[in-house]
Amino acid sequence: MKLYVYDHCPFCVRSRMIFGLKDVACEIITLPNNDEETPTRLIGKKILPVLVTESNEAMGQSLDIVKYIDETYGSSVLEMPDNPAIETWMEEATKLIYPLAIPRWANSDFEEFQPDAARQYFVNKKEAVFGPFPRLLEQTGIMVNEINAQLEVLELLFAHQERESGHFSLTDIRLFPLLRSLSIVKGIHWPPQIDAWRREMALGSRVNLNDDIAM
Ligand SMILES: N[C@@H](CCC(=O)N[C@@H](CS)C(=O)NCC(=O)O)C(=O)O
Repeated sequence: MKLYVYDHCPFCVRSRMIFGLKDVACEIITLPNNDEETPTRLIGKKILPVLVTESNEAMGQSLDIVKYIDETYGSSVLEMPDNPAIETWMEEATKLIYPLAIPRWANSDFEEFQPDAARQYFVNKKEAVFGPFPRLLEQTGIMVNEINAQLEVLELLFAHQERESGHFSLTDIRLFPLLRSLSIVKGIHWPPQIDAWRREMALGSRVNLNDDIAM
């Protein structure tokens, strides 16, 4: 199997996670961000992740890929129910996490931003939606304070949740990529339970955090 991804992409992280959690072999291929031809040939539009299955079928949509791998290989690991409170938390947190992460991704060494035209493609596309990156970066202090406050709320939600090792929910599959996106931001105060969880998930899913390149 082949999974086409961008390293920064939280939807791609969702798909990458299930291969690690289930120990299913897959070749992970990072495409240049300006490669429109490959995804369009595979699924008819320029969007990743894309999985090419063992029967050579191309599949888009991160959660479809996650469910397909969970159901097709070995016994399911996604048998825990969604956590509605954490789902609601994510809706609000996303509004801070993306504007913080996107200009930092654009300055990172992620493979999808080579050559330089690929980086420029990303910058042009995202600035058209989020506004000029220098303006986003100016708001770092305010946004970091706000997300640090929201992480304290998430920590309380974590305290009310029962967890069993080796058992996961789709909420986990949505949450880890968001926290991983935030890990490229300097100055985040990770509350202890969230910090332990994101590190454990990084190991179990074999998707690295970005603390080492935080900026
Ligand atoms: N609903 C899709 C969303 C995937 C998505 O938005 N992917 C982004 C990257 S994070 C993408 O490929 N956008 C087109 C582009 O970057 O040019 C999924 O869950 O797979």
